[in-house]
Formats: sequence, structure tokens, C-alpha cells
Amino acid sequence: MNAPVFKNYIAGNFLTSEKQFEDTNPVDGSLVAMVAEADREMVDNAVQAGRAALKGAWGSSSAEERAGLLHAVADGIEKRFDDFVQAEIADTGKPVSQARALDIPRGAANLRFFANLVTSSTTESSEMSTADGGGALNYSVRKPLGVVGVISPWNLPLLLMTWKVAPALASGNAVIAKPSEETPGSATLLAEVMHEAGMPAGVFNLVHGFGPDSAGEFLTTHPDVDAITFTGESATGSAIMRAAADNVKALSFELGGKNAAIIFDDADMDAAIDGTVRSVFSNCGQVCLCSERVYVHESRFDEFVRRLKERAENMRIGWPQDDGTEIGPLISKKHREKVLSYYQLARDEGATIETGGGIPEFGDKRDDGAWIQPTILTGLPETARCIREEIFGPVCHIAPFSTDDEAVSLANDSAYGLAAAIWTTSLSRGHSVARRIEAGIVWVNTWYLRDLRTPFGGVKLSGIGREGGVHSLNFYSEPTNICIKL
Ligand code: NAD
Ligand code: 6OD
Repeated sequence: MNAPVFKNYIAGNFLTSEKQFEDTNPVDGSLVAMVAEADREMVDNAVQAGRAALKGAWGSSSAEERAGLLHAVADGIEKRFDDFVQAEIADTGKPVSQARALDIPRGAANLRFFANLVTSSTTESSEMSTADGGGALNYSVRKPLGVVGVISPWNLPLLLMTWKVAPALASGNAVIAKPSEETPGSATLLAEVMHEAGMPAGVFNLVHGFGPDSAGEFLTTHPDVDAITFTGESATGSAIMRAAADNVKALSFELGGKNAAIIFDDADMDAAIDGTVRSVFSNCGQVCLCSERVYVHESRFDEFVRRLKERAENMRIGWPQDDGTEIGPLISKKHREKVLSYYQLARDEGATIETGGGIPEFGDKRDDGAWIQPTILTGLPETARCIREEIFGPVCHIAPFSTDDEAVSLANDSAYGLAAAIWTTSLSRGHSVARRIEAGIVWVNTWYLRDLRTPFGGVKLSGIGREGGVHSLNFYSEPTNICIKL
């Protein structure tokens, strides 16, 4: 059977190209599809299509019209729910339970949330006095940025693409989306759903490809792209920043993390263990918010390590389609090489491997996939590279601390600052420690609990700006202040 070809979607047309690359399934290395790579001319056509759409009816559309279309796209995702679930599983190998509960519902929820927000949000106004006593009234109106490039990663493909596409479209922009080369499937379905929902030609465009010397670079260096919103590695963020500098594009960056979890002596240990199992191993550790550095009060350290180890060893690693599967493979063999190199580095740096550290054996087709063991490390100094660099796999290092001040200073001793999780039964300790953590998001007695109205983003190497709720509208639109002399 011939593999399907995932096409680009430009100016309302599904387009193939001569240059194609393979999309493979990390469960067993099998071919999912061939992907038509967009060349520079195709990316340029997408940008021109976006520009034309902005000059046409889309440019004068009302928030209500745009919200109606976004709801129709969400309806389309829900109608083809199983197709989206299967596309996400084929590209990532993630457990079906996660794709059904998180990835696809959040994809639709992002569209509905920003549709509702844009029709209910207000803008600022202020009255002022003037010397002649007549006064003046200032008010602002939101305007779209123009053509926005959305570049997204492979770990939560539909969720993270719609997280940016939805507010960009709600705000009236034209979008060129580029999914990760590892996960083109659900984005291709999204283009089909956009088309079926009646999104006007050129408003949403999809280009497939890689970063350097491919669609990613063609987009970030294009002089007629007004803004780039990017989720991915911090080093890629730096490269995009350089590429976008010549045209002074607006940038929003959600980048890497080396997130801390802090377990205090008064923590509800059952909840802390459950929460840390989630925060370390969810999505095979491939969530930017995952805890890779776990600090436990010295009085609970041995107990915590023993219990987390037990849980890691009992996690159900298995076929993504099995309902009981808890952990799937990494995204690719290439990424597994990287994670395994950190497992080796940990040994070289003097770590104790409490559990894991290698590759599971199945005796079936999965041995050709990108599977890896959940791993727990202890005993490393804070200067170790395994403590300082993002690994992005199912692995954490656990270290003891003795005082609250020490816990805060260990958590903050990082070049990254995306998220943290704090486990304590003391409300005031939870609050005061959370305030002192240098990160964009701090969870107390939970992890990855999302309210889409809240600011999302990181400090230091973890990003620039905030998205979520009105913060997204603030990035994807620009206010014009109108001052009326009364
Ligand atoms: P990546 O940076 O390798 O790739 C992300 C996207 O950027 C892909 O679409 C890729 O093709 C594109 N790209 C790569 N180089 C480019 C270039 N020079 N110019 C333009 N585009 C380019 O990241 P990844 O490996 O796909 O994802 C994992 C990383 O993403 C981790 O570091 C993780 O922490 C981070 N991440 C952060 C968040 C967040 O919200 N902060 C969310 C998810 C993932
Ligand atoms: O849930 C979200 O809105 C979000 N941006 C999650 C990011 C996860 C990173 O891997």
C-alpha cells in the first residue's frame, strides 16, 4: 500500500511538492506518510495569500464572524475526533488515553476559548481634562498584526498549534502555520477542517518542512511576515530571533525548561508522589513543564525516592492503543540518542541510577521504535550538566534540602525559568515560596492544571512574553489609541 502524502495548504488549495520527507511512527519505525516539503516559493505564496486575505473581506470581518468560524473549526475537530486521535498517536506513539483526554479536546477547546474571549473582551478608555475645560476622551481599538507565522513543536502537536492559531485568527490575522517535521499529521487534518468550515482562502495556510534552509527559515526571514510566534527549544528561539531581527518582527517565544519540583516535609506524600509521577513521566517526559529537578526535604528524602522508584518501575510501558498504557516511546530514535547520552553522562558525572537508565526490550516490532526506560537519578552535584541542561525525557534527579531558603535557592539556580511545582500542606508556605520562584508558572499541590485565562510563559531562557487569555490578545493585536477632543 502506498503511503499517503501530507500536503501543504496554501490560498485554500492542498498542494504537493517534488521534495518529500518521511513521517515515521516512533512505536516501531514504520512509515506513516510522505510529507510534501514547502520550498521558498511556496512559503512566499502562502505569505502573499495571507496578505491578500487581509486586504479582502477577512480584513474587515467582525469579531463575531471570526468567532463563528472558530467554533465551526472546533465542531469539525470534534466530528473527526477519532481521526485526530489516531493522527496524533501515529506521529508520536503517545497513549490513546492521553490523546483522548488532553491533546484533542484541548485542540478544540483552544478554538472555542479564544472565539468566546474575542467577542467578550473590551478595550481601555480614559477621560482627561484639558486647559480649556472641554476635556478629551481616549480609547483604544485592537488591530491585527498582519501575517503571523506560527512555528510549533512535536510534543503536543495539535494542542500547541491551536494554542497560537486560535488567538491569532480570533484577532483577525492571517496565519502561516508550520508544524514540526516530526508531527505533520494532526496539522494536516486541521487544514482540512479549516477548509470544510469555510475559512476564507489565505486566512489559514499550512506549510510543511524543517527549520534551517527549509520552511521554518523561509518563514522567519520573510520580509512580509509581521510576527512569529514560536514554541520549541531555547537554542531555536535564539536562531529565530536573529533571523527575525532584520525586519523587526514581533516575537512571542515559549521555550525550554529545567523545571523544579519541591516537596516539603509537611507535604501530603500520596499526593506529592502521584503529582510527581505525572510531572516527571507524562508524555514520556516530553512536556516543557515536566519536572527534571526534584528537591525533597531531607526528612522525607529516602521515603520519596523509594516510593517514586516503585511507581516508575510499575508504569505500564506499552502499545499506544491499549487503554491501560501510561507511557509511550520518545518522539524519534534521534531524540532517544540524545536522552541516552544524558543517561550515560549522568553515570560519568557520578550519579546513582536508582532505576532505569536504558532501553526496554519487548521481543516484537517495538524493538525498532524509540522506547526508553523511565529513569531516576540521585547523587549529582548541582553543577552537573544533567542538572543544568534540559533533557526532555522520562527522567529526573532527586536531591535533598534542609531549609525553605535552600529549596528556593536550588530551584532558582537555573538558566531556565518556565514552571515549578510545590508540595506542602501549609497554605502560607506554598504562597510565600511560590512568590520567590523565578518562573512564569508555579503550581502548588498540583501540576499542569490549566485555566486558559491565565498568563503562560517563562522567564530567562524559557521565553519572551506571555500568552493565555487577554495576554494572547495583547500579543496578536496592536492597540491604536484614539484621542477625541471634546
Ligand atoms: P525545536 O526547537 O527543535 O523545533 C520546534 C519547531 O521549530 C519545529 O517546527 C522546527 O521545525 C522549527 N525550527 C527548528 N529550527 C528552526 C529555525 N532555525 N528556524 C525556524 N524554525 C525552526 O523544538 P522541538 O524539539 O520540536 O520541541 C521540544 C522543545 O520545545 C523543548 O525544548 C521543549 O521544552 C520546548 N517546548 C516549550 C514549550 C513552552 O510552552 N515553553 C512547549 C512545548 C515545547
Ligand atoms: O497547556 C498549554 O496551554 C501549553 N501551552 C502547554 C505547553 C506545554 C509544553 O510542552
